[in-house]
Amino acid sequence: MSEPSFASVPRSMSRARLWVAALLALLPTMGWAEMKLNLPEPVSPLTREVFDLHMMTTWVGVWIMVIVILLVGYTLWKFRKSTGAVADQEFHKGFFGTWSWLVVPVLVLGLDLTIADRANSTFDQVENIGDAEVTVKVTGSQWKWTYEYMEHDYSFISNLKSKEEAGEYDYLRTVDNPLVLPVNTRVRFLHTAADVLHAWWVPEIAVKKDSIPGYINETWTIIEKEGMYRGQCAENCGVGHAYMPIEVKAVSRAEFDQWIGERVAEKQAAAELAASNKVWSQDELMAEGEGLYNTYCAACHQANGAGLPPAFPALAGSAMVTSDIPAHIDIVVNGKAGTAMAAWGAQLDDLQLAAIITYERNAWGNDTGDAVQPADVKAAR
Ligand code: HEC
Ligand SMILES: [Cu+2]
Repeated sequence: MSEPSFASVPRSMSRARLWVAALLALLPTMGWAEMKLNLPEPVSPLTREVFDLHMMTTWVGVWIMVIVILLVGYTLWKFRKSTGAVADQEFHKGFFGTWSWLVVPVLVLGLDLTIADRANSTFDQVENIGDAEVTVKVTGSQWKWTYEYMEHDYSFISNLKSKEEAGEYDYLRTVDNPLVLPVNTRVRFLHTAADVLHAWWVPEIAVKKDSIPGYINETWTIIEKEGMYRGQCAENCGVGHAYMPIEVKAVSRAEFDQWIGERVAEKQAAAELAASNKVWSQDELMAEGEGLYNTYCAACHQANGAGLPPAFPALAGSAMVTSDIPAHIDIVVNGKAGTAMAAWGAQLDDLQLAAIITYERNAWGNDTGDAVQPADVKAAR
Protein backbone atom coordinates (compact mmCIF):
# COMPACT_ATOMS: atom_id res chain seq x y z
CA MET A 1 0.00 0.00 0.00
CA SER A 2 1.43 3.38 -0.88
CA GLU A 3 0.46 6.09 1.55
CA PRO A 4 0.35 9.67 0.37
CA SER A 5 3.32 11.46 1.89
CA PHE A 6 4.40 15.06 2.12
CA ALA A 7 7.27 14.23 -0.24
CA SER A 8 4.86 13.42 -3.04
CA VAL A 9 2.96 16.69 -2.73
CA PRO A 10 3.70 19.08 -5.60
CA ARG A 11 6.01 21.95 -4.71
CA SER A 12 3.41 24.50 -5.74
CA MET A 13 1.16 23.55 -2.83
CA SER A 14 2.15 25.75 0.08
CA ARG A 15 2.33 24.46 3.63
CA ALA A 16 -0.62 26.63 4.69
CA ARG A 17 -2.78 25.14 1.97
CA LEU A 18 -1.77 21.68 3.09
CA TRP A 19 -2.94 22.39 6.62
CA VAL A 20 -6.25 23.77 5.42
CA ALA A 21 -6.73 20.69 3.21
CA ALA A 22 -5.90 18.38 6.14
CA LEU A 23 -8.42 20.14 8.39
CA LEU A 24 -11.11 20.04 5.75
CA ALA A 25 -10.47 16.33 5.23
CA LEU A 26 -11.07 15.79 8.95
CA LEU A 27 -14.36 17.66 9.13
CA PRO A 28 -16.85 15.08 7.81
CA THR A 29 -15.34 12.31 9.94
CA MET A 30 -15.87 14.07 13.26
CA GLY A 31 -19.01 13.27 15.22
CA TRP A 32 -20.54 16.70 15.30
CA ALA A 33 -23.83 15.48 16.72
CA GLU A 34 -22.10 14.42 19.93
CA MET A 35 -19.35 16.95 19.91
CA LYS A 36 -18.84 18.22 23.41
CA LEU A 37 -16.02 20.35 24.66
CA ASN A 38 -15.48 18.55 27.93
CA LEU A 39 -14.85 14.98 29.07
CA PRO A 40 -17.89 12.67 29.25
CA GLU A 41 -20.16 13.08 32.28
CA PRO A 42 -18.98 10.69 35.05
CA VAL A 43 -21.52 8.23 36.53
CA SER A 44 -19.52 6.68 39.38
CA PRO A 45 -17.91 8.06 42.55
CA LEU A 46 -14.36 7.44 41.37
CA THR A 47 -14.71 8.87 37.87
CA ARG A 48 -16.47 11.89 39.38
CA GLU A 49 -13.40 12.49 41.54
CA VAL A 50 -11.19 12.24 38.48
CA PHE A 51 -13.48 14.61 36.63
CA ASP A 52 -13.50 17.15 39.48
CA LEU A 53 -9.72 17.03 39.66
CA HIS A 54 -9.59 17.69 35.95
CA MET A 55 -11.96 20.65 36.32
CA MET A 56 -10.00 22.09 39.21
CA THR A 57 -6.65 21.94 37.41
CA THR A 58 -8.24 23.28 34.24
CA TRP A 59 -9.58 26.32 36.11
CA VAL A 60 -6.25 26.88 37.85
CA GLY A 61 -4.62 26.81 34.42
CA VAL A 62 -7.23 29.15 32.94
CA TRP A 63 -6.83 31.71 35.73
CA ILE A 64 -3.03 31.62 35.56
CA MET A 65 -3.31 32.19 31.82
CA VAL A 66 -5.71 35.11 32.25
CA ILE A 67 -3.56 36.77 34.93
CA VAL A 68 -0.34 36.37 32.91
CA ILE A 69 -1.92 37.64 29.70
CA LEU A 70 -3.40 40.68 31.47
CA LEU A 71 -0.11 41.42 33.20
CA VAL A 72 1.96 41.12 30.03
CA GLY A 73 -0.61 43.13 28.03
CA TYR A 74 -0.76 45.87 30.64
CA THR A 75 3.04 46.06 30.83
CA LEU A 76 3.48 46.22 27.08
CA TRP A 77 0.91 49.02 26.89
CA LYS A 78 1.92 51.03 29.94
CA PHE A 79 5.68 51.00 29.29
CA ARG A 80 5.66 51.30 25.53
CA LYS A 81 8.61 53.13 23.95
CA SER A 82 6.49 55.75 22.18
CA THR A 83 5.51 57.29 25.52
CA GLY A 84 9.16 57.53 26.44
CA ALA A 85 9.30 54.62 28.92
CA VAL A 86 12.81 53.87 30.18
CA ALA A 87 13.83 50.56 31.77
CA ASP A 88 13.93 50.78 35.59
CA GLN A 89 17.56 50.14 36.60
CA GLU A 90 16.71 50.07 40.34
CA PHE A 91 13.78 47.56 40.15
CA HIS A 92 15.57 44.88 42.16
CA LYS A 93 16.15 47.29 45.01
CA GLY A 94 12.48 48.20 45.51
CA PHE A 95 10.06 46.31 47.81
CA PHE A 96 8.55 44.13 45.04
CA GLY A 97 11.94 43.52 43.42
CA THR A 98 13.26 42.28 46.77
CA TRP A 99 10.40 40.15 47.99
CA SER A 100 8.86 38.79 44.79
CA TRP A 101 11.69 36.24 44.52
CA LEU A 102 10.39 34.70 47.70
CA VAL A 103 6.66 35.37 47.56
CA VAL A 104 5.94 34.19 44.01
CA PRO A 105 7.59 30.74 44.36
CA VAL A 106 5.83 30.27 47.72
CA LEU A 107 2.47 31.00 46.09
CA VAL A 108 3.21 28.66 43.19
CA LEU A 109 4.37 25.89 45.52
CA GLY A 110 1.24 26.34 47.64
CA LEU A 111 -0.89 25.95 44.55
CA ASP A 112 1.09 22.86 43.48
CA LEU A 113 0.65 21.26 46.88
CA THR A 114 -3.08 22.00 46.85
CA ILE A 115 -3.39 20.13 43.55
CA ALA A 116 -1.06 17.34 44.73
CA ASP A 117 -3.14 16.83 47.86
CA ARG A 118 -6.35 16.44 45.85
CA ALA A 119 -4.60 14.18 43.33
CA ASN A 120 -3.24 12.07 46.17
CA SER A 121 -6.68 11.41 47.63
CA THR A 122 -7.96 10.55 44.14
CA PHE A 123 -5.15 8.04 43.73
CA ASP A 124 -6.10 6.53 47.08
CA GLN A 125 -9.61 6.07 45.71
CA VAL A 126 -8.26 4.46 42.50
CA GLU A 127 -6.55 1.80 44.61
CA ASN A 128 -9.46 1.41 47.03
CA ILE A 129 -10.74 -1.71 45.27
CA GLY A 130 -12.72 -2.98 48.27
CA ASP A 131 -15.01 -6.00 48.52
CA ALA A 132 -17.06 -6.21 45.36
CA GLU A 133 -20.35 -8.01 44.84
CA VAL A 134 -19.65 -8.61 41.16
CA THR A 135 -16.19 -9.42 39.80
CA VAL A 136 -15.58 -9.38 36.07
CA LYS A 137 -12.37 -10.63 34.50
CA VAL A 138 -11.77 -8.64 31.33
CA THR A 139 -9.37 -10.25 28.87
CA GLY A 140 -8.16 -8.33 25.85
CA SER A 141 -7.07 -10.28 22.80
CA GLN A 142 -6.46 -9.44 19.17
CA TRP A 143 -9.11 -8.01 18.58
CA LYS A 144 -11.97 -8.61 20.93
CA TRP A 145 -12.86 -8.60 24.63
CA THR A 146 -13.74 -11.66 26.73
CA TYR A 147 -15.78 -11.08 29.88
CA GLU A 148 -15.90 -13.61 32.67
CA TYR A 149 -18.28 -13.24 35.61
CA MET A 150 -16.18 -14.84 38.31
CA GLU A 151 -19.05 -15.48 40.75
CA HIS A 152 -21.12 -17.22 38.06
CA ASP A 153 -18.40 -19.03 36.12
CA TYR A 154 -19.90 -17.56 32.98
CA SER A 155 -17.95 -15.95 30.15
CA PHE A 156 -18.62 -14.61 26.69
CA ILE A 157 -16.90 -12.79 23.86
CA SER A 158 -17.78 -9.25 22.89
CA ASN A 159 -17.17 -8.47 19.24
CA LEU A 160 -17.33 -5.57 16.87
CA LYS A 161 -20.65 -5.23 15.04
CA SER A 162 -20.32 -5.19 11.25
CA LYS A 163 -20.99 -1.97 9.39
CA GLU A 164 -24.29 -3.35 8.05
CA GLU A 165 -25.56 -4.20 11.51
CA ALA A 166 -24.23 -1.16 13.32
CA GLY A 167 -25.06 1.44 10.71
CA GLU A 168 -22.73 4.10 9.36
CA TYR A 169 -22.68 6.25 12.50
CA ASP A 170 -22.33 3.58 15.19
CA TYR A 171 -19.83 1.40 13.30
CA LEU A 172 -16.68 0.90 15.46
CA ARG A 173 -18.67 2.01 18.53
CA THR A 174 -21.05 -0.93 19.01
CA VAL A 175 -20.61 -4.62 19.79
CA ASP A 176 -22.74 -7.75 19.54
CA ASN A 177 -22.66 -8.61 23.26
CA PRO A 178 -22.23 -5.68 25.63
CA LEU A 179 -20.95 -6.25 29.14
CA VAL A 180 -24.04 -6.19 31.39
CA LEU A 181 -23.63 -4.78 34.91
CA PRO A 182 -26.00 -3.89 37.75
CA VAL A 183 -26.25 -0.30 38.96
CA ASN A 184 -25.58 0.77 42.56
CA THR A 185 -23.43 -2.32 43.08
CA ARG A 186 -19.74 -2.43 43.73
CA VAL A 187 -18.05 -4.04 40.72
CA ARG A 188 -14.42 -5.08 40.51
CA PHE A 189 -12.64 -5.53 37.18
CA LEU A 190 -9.65 -7.82 36.74
CA HIS A 191 -7.72 -6.76 33.66
CA THR A 192 -5.46 -9.08 31.71
CA ALA A 193 -4.57 -9.90 28.11
CA ALA A 194 -4.09 -13.05 26.08
CA ASP A 195 -1.51 -11.84 23.56
CA VAL A 196 -0.27 -8.25 23.59
CA LEU A 197 -1.02 -5.15 25.67
CA HIS A 198 -4.56 -3.80 25.52
CA ALA A 199 -6.41 -1.36 27.79
CA TRP A 200 -10.08 -1.52 28.67
CA TRP A 201 -11.30 2.03 28.99
CA VAL A 202 -14.83 3.31 29.60
CA PRO A 203 -14.27 6.84 30.88
CA GLU A 204 -17.74 7.35 32.42
CA ILE A 205 -17.45 4.41 34.80
CA ALA A 206 -13.82 3.46 35.47
CA VAL A 207 -10.24 4.59 35.24
CA LYS A 208 -7.92 3.12 32.64
CA LYS A 209 -5.32 0.50 33.44
CA ASP A 210 -3.31 -1.60 31.02
CA SER A 211 -4.27 -5.22 30.29
CA ILE A 212 -0.99 -7.12 30.43
CA PRO A 213 -0.48 -10.80 29.48
CA GLY A 214 0.29 -12.92 32.54
CA TYR A 215 -0.52 -10.09 34.93
CA ILE A 216 -3.68 -8.83 36.61
CA ASN A 217 -4.58 -5.19 37.14
CA GLU A 218 -7.61 -4.13 39.14
CA THR A 219 -10.09 -1.30 38.81
CA TRP A 220 -13.53 -0.80 40.32
CA THR A 221 -16.77 1.08 39.88
CA ILE A 222 -20.22 1.70 41.30
CA ILE A 223 -22.38 2.70 38.35
CA GLU A 224 -25.05 5.14 39.48
CA LYS A 225 -27.23 5.43 36.42
CA GLU A 226 -28.76 2.87 34.04
CA GLY A 227 -27.70 3.28 30.43
CA MET A 228 -25.20 2.32 27.74
CA TYR A 229 -21.61 3.41 28.26
CA ARG A 230 -19.03 3.20 25.53
CA GLY A 231 -15.29 2.94 25.33
CA GLN A 232 -12.35 1.81 23.25
CA CYS A 233 -9.22 -0.25 23.57
CA ALA A 234 -6.77 2.41 24.70
CA GLU A 235 -3.44 0.70 24.06
CA ASN A 236 -2.26 0.32 20.49
CA CYS A 237 -2.44 -3.45 20.07
CA GLY A 238 -1.87 -4.05 16.36
CA VAL A 239 -3.65 -3.62 13.04
CA GLY A 240 -7.07 -4.45 14.55
CA HIS A 241 -6.75 -1.93 17.41
CA ALA A 242 -9.64 0.17 16.07
CA TYR A 243 -11.88 -2.92 15.81
CA MET A 244 -12.38 -3.60 19.51
CA PRO A 245 -14.86 -1.09 20.93
CA ILE A 246 -16.44 -1.57 24.37
CA GLU A 247 -20.07 -1.29 25.43
CA VAL A 248 -21.31 -1.55 29.00
CA LYS A 249 -25.03 -1.87 29.59
CA ALA A 250 -25.96 -0.84 33.11
CA VAL A 251 -29.29 -2.26 34.31
CA SER A 252 -31.18 -2.61 37.58
CA ARG A 253 -30.01 -5.27 40.00
CA ALA A 254 -33.14 -7.39 39.41
CA GLU A 255 -32.68 -7.25 35.64
CA PHE A 256 -29.04 -8.23 36.02
CA ASP A 257 -29.81 -11.22 38.25
CA GLN A 258 -32.38 -12.48 35.77
CA TRP A 259 -30.06 -11.98 32.80
CA ILE A 260 -27.12 -13.82 34.35
CA GLY A 261 -29.39 -16.67 35.50
CA GLU A 262 -30.66 -17.21 31.95
CA ARG A 263 -27.18 -17.04 30.43
CA VAL A 264 -25.78 -19.64 32.84
CA ALA A 265 -28.66 -22.04 32.11
CA GLU A 266 -28.19 -21.60 28.34
CA LYS A 267 -24.50 -22.30 28.62
CA GLN A 268 -25.07 -25.53 30.55
CA ALA A 269 -27.51 -26.78 27.93
CA ALA A 270 -25.03 -25.98 25.11
CA ALA A 271 -22.18 -27.76 26.89
CA GLU A 272 -24.28 -30.90 27.30
CA LEU A 273 -25.11 -30.89 23.61
CA ALA A 274 -21.51 -30.35 22.44
CA ALA A 275 -20.29 -33.26 24.59
CA SER A 276 -22.94 -35.68 23.32
CA ASN A 277 -20.85 -37.13 20.43
CA LYS A 278 -23.79 -36.73 18.11
CA VAL A 279 -23.17 -36.79 14.33
CA TRP A 280 -24.74 -33.67 12.89
CA SER A 281 -26.46 -33.27 9.56
CA GLN A 282 -25.33 -30.59 7.17
CA ASP A 283 -28.62 -28.71 7.63
CA GLU A 284 -28.26 -28.65 11.41
CA LEU A 285 -24.67 -27.43 11.16
CA MET A 286 -25.62 -24.79 8.59
CA ALA A 287 -28.45 -23.47 10.76
CA GLU A 288 -26.17 -23.24 13.79
CA GLY A 289 -23.22 -21.89 11.77
CA GLU A 290 -24.97 -18.97 10.12
CA GLY A 291 -25.65 -17.11 13.36
CA LEU A 292 -22.18 -17.84 14.70
CA TYR A 293 -20.55 -16.72 11.46
CA ASN A 294 -22.49 -13.46 11.51
CA THR A 295 -21.50 -12.91 15.11
CA TYR A 296 -17.81 -13.69 14.97
CA CYS A 297 -16.64 -13.46 11.38
CA ALA A 298 -18.88 -11.09 9.41
CA ALA A 299 -17.25 -7.92 10.75
CA CYS A 300 -14.27 -8.68 8.52
CA HIS A 301 -15.40 -11.28 5.96
CA GLN A 302 -18.90 -9.69 5.61
CA ALA A 303 -22.28 -11.40 5.90
CA ASN A 304 -22.27 -12.20 2.17
CA GLY A 305 -18.79 -13.79 2.33
CA ALA A 306 -17.35 -11.21 -0.07
CA GLY A 307 -14.84 -9.86 2.47
CA LEU A 308 -13.32 -6.41 2.16
CA PRO A 309 -10.33 -7.05 -0.10
CA PRO A 310 -7.46 -6.46 0.11
CA ALA A 311 -7.62 -6.29 3.94
CA PHE A 312 -10.09 -9.14 4.51
CA PRO A 313 -10.26 -11.90 1.88
CA ALA A 314 -13.48 -13.16 0.35
CA LEU A 315 -14.57 -16.59 1.57
CA ALA A 316 -17.15 -17.01 -1.19
CA GLY A 317 -15.29 -18.85 -3.96
CA SER A 318 -12.04 -18.99 -1.92
CA ALA A 319 -9.83 -21.90 -3.00
CA MET A 320 -9.23 -22.92 0.62
CA VAL A 321 -12.87 -22.79 1.63
CA THR A 322 -14.06 -24.77 -1.39
CA SER A 323 -11.44 -27.55 -1.35
CA ASP A 324 -8.84 -27.98 1.40
CA ILE A 325 -10.72 -29.01 4.60
CA PRO A 326 -7.65 -29.50 6.89
CA ALA A 327 -6.20 -26.09 5.93
CA HIS A 328 -9.61 -24.50 6.44
CA ILE A 329 -10.01 -26.02 9.92
CA ASP A 330 -6.43 -25.05 10.75
CA ILE A 331 -6.75 -21.35 9.90
CA VAL A 332 -10.01 -21.01 11.84
CA VAL A 333 -8.73 -22.88 14.91
CA ASN A 334 -5.18 -21.50 14.95
CA GLY A 335 -5.50 -18.24 13.02
CA LYS A 336 -2.70 -16.90 10.89
CA ALA A 337 0.15 -15.23 12.74
CA GLY A 338 0.96 -11.70 11.71
CA THR A 339 -2.47 -11.07 10.16
CA ALA A 340 -5.84 -9.91 11.48
CA MET A 341 -7.07 -13.52 11.26
CA ALA A 342 -7.17 -14.52 14.94
CA ALA A 343 -7.15 -18.04 16.43
CA TRP A 344 -10.69 -19.04 17.41
CA GLY A 345 -9.81 -22.41 18.94
CA ALA A 346 -9.78 -21.13 22.52
CA GLN A 347 -12.93 -19.01 22.18
CA LEU A 348 -15.35 -21.42 20.53
CA ASP A 349 -16.15 -25.08 21.21
CA ASP A 350 -15.82 -27.93 18.70
CA LEU A 351 -19.49 -27.82 17.74
CA GLN A 352 -19.46 -24.09 17.16
CA LEU A 353 -16.32 -24.30 15.03
CA ALA A 354 -17.65 -27.26 13.02
CA ALA A 355 -20.88 -25.35 12.40
CA ILE A 356 -19.11 -22.17 11.24
CA ILE A 357 -16.78 -24.12 8.94
CA THR A 358 -19.65 -26.12 7.47
CA TYR A 359 -21.57 -22.91 6.94
CA GLU A 360 -18.66 -21.30 5.09
CA ARG A 361 -18.26 -24.36 2.88
CA ASN A 362 -21.90 -24.35 1.78
CA ALA A 363 -23.04 -20.73 1.86
CA TRP A 364 -22.78 -18.08 -0.85
CA GLY A 365 -22.60 -20.62 -3.70
CA ASN A 366 -19.66 -22.52 -2.15
CA ASP A 367 -21.95 -25.63 -2.23
CA THR A 368 -19.27 -28.21 -1.37
CA GLY A 369 -21.80 -30.49 0.34
CA ASP A 370 -19.32 -31.01 3.22
CA ALA A 371 -20.52 -31.47 6.79
CA VAL A 372 -17.53 -30.93 9.09
CA GLN A 373 -18.19 -32.66 12.43
CA PRO A 374 -17.16 -31.56 15.94
CA ALA A 375 -14.98 -34.68 16.03
CA ASP A 376 -13.03 -33.41 12.97
CA VAL A 377 -12.29 -30.17 14.76
CA LYS A 378 -11.33 -32.01 17.93
CA ALA A 379 -8.88 -34.18 15.97
CA ALA A 380 -7.31 -31.12 14.36
CA ARG A 381 -6.70 -29.25 17.61
C1 HEC B 1 -10.52 -9.07 12.46
C2 HEC B 1 -10.84 -9.54 11.12
C3 HEC B 1 -11.19 -11.00 10.92
C4 HEC B 1 -12.14 -11.75 11.58
C5 HEC B 1 -13.09 -11.29 12.69
C6 HEC B 1 -12.10 -13.05 10.99
N1 HEC B 1 -11.14 -13.10 10.01
FE1 HEC B 1 -10.78 -14.69 8.80
N2 HEC B 1 -9.27 -13.68 7.90
C7 HEC B 1 -8.93 -12.39 8.17
C8 HEC B 1 -7.75 -12.04 7.38
C9 HEC B 1 -7.02 -10.71 7.39
C10 HEC B 1 -7.44 -13.18 6.62
C11 HEC B 1 -6.29 -13.35 5.62
C12 HEC B 1 -5.08 -13.95 6.32
C13 HEC B 1 -3.97 -14.12 5.32
O1 HEC B 1 -3.28 -13.12 5.08
O2 HEC B 1 -3.81 -15.22 4.81
C14 HEC B 1 -8.43 -14.18 6.95
C15 HEC B 1 -8.48 -15.44 6.37
C16 HEC B 1 -9.46 -16.37 6.60
C17 HEC B 1 -9.59 -17.62 5.90
C18 HEC B 1 -8.73 -18.10 4.75
C19 HEC B 1 -9.30 -17.58 3.47
C20 HEC B 1 -8.44 -17.90 2.28
O3 HEC B 1 -9.01 -18.00 1.18
O4 HEC B 1 -7.20 -17.98 2.44
C21 HEC B 1 -10.68 -18.28 6.43
C22 HEC B 1 -11.22 -19.62 6.02
C23 HEC B 1 -11.19 -17.42 7.48
N3 HEC B 1 -10.43 -16.27 7.54
C24 HEC B 1 -12.26 -17.76 8.28
C25 HEC B 1 -12.72 -16.96 9.34
C26 HEC B 1 -13.74 -17.40 10.27
C27 HEC B 1 -14.47 -18.73 10.24
C28 HEC B 1 -13.91 -16.37 11.15
C29 HEC B 1 -14.85 -16.32 12.34
C30 HEC B 1 -14.78 -17.39 13.30
C31 HEC B 1 -12.99 -15.30 10.76
N4 HEC B 1 -12.29 -15.70 9.67
C32 HEC B 1 -12.91 -14.09 11.41
C33 HEC B 1 -9.54 -11.53 9.08
C34 HEC B 1 -10.56 -11.88 9.94
CU1 LIG C 1 -6.50 -3.78 22.06
